[in-house]
Amino acid sequence: MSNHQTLFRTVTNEVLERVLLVSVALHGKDIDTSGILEMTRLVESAGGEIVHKISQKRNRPDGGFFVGKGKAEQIAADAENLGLTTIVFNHNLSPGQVNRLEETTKCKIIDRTELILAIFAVQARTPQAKLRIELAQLGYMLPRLSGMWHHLDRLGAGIGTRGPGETQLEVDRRRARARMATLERKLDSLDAGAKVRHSRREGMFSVALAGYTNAGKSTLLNKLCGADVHSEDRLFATLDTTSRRLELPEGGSVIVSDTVGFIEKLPKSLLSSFRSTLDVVCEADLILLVADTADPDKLVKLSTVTETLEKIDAGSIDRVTVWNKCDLTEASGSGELSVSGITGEGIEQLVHFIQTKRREALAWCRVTINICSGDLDYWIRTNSIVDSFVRDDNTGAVEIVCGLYLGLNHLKKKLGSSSSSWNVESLPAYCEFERGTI
Ligand SMILES: Nc1nc2c(ncn2[C@@H]2O[C@H](COP(=O)(O)OP(=O)(O)OP(=O)(O)O)[C@@H](O)[C@H]2O)c(=O)[nH]1
Ligand SMILES: [Mg+2]
Repeated sequence: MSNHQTLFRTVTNEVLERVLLVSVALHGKDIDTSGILEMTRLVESAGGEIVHKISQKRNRPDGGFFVGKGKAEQIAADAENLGLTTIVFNHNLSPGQVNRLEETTKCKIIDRTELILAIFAVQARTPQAKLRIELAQLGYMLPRLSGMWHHLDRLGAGIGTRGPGETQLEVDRRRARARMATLERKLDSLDAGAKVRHSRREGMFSVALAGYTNAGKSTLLNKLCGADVHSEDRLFATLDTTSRRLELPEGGSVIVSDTVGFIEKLPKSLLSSFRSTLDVVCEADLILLVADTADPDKLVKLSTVTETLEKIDAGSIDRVTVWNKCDLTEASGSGELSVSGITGEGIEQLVHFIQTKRREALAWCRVTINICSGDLDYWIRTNSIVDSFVRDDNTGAVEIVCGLYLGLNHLKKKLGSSSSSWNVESLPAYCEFERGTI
């Protein structure tokens, strides 16, 4: 166990088993049952189980305890009666609120952010994901360190009796910052490799699967590309990006990428440390917004996803909603993309949709070549989608309308190295020119 882990409390190092859940309905709203359900699944994903729930309605959070002092005392009594030592809040709490609640309840208090960070830590498989989650946890813990020392002081957790907290606190802050800098350096060097890989694929139309956690993104990637990405009925099953090639029926291929799922109130520290993972979304030509059509909260979740896309600066990228899990519902998605990553229903239409979008993104041109060698012919067919190919029987010259994957200059360079005389005329985007009139 590394130094920082022994120093900072992390949920993952302790057994998050039986917990008490506190949920507060604020601003005159009703108790949020679907929020509580989501929280139950989050606790399960972290390896725990909710055995008791306490709800409260308040106009606004209490500054000191979030729930109010009286309620905090009731929570403490319930926890004691049930023998529970961990309390999870379906909210984000200030460091001061956590301290006061821990003091009153004598339990460990975990807020929503800390819980999500804990799940990420449990689920992290690759070295990159492990580094990113450690960075996010340190970012979260840093402003809370002084409270921690207060907490440890109180418990007399091996820190001496004469309040060594302050000096020790400074040491720990320094250590935490140094560790964060080391992690950032390590991640930078790993991400540099990813950039190289990305640039190799440059020019390929790229499709990103984005959506709420558990919507079925990984299952869809597996179905579309014959991939073998881990999918599971668990929140945040995927933490890393996986990209696979999808061969299109009309020729050529696109890159499809699956990445980490979104959730309401996704912690800021996670968004920043998983930034490079989310780059595939920001750099995509098309975002498939995967939504679970059988989920009663699908519209709320969809708006959380679009808000998160705005936050990561991916809001202006062309996107379309793909209603997944259509095998679970009766309704047919009229005119919309309705698919099942399990049965394969609607996948063909989805592939055609991607193909049309890819067509629109190609660089279209009309090229005339006086002598089209076999080599040139082959090159054009493998580097573009050929819309029409007309050969003049008398002169042998050809006129081709095609959409190039890598832009016009790519073709001009190839033609320049041939001994033919040629002319390339740029055409408007595929959707704008009428086929048959050119
Ligand atoms: N019935 C049905 N279940 C599906 C479908 N697609 C996915 N699932 C199930 O939904 C659960 C979540 O699927 P994943 O593919 O892991 O979802 P994800 O969006 O990648 O989730 P995270 O990686 O956690 O964000 C799994 O149990 C899948 O088997 C579908 O089309 N129909
Ligand atoms: Mg996944």
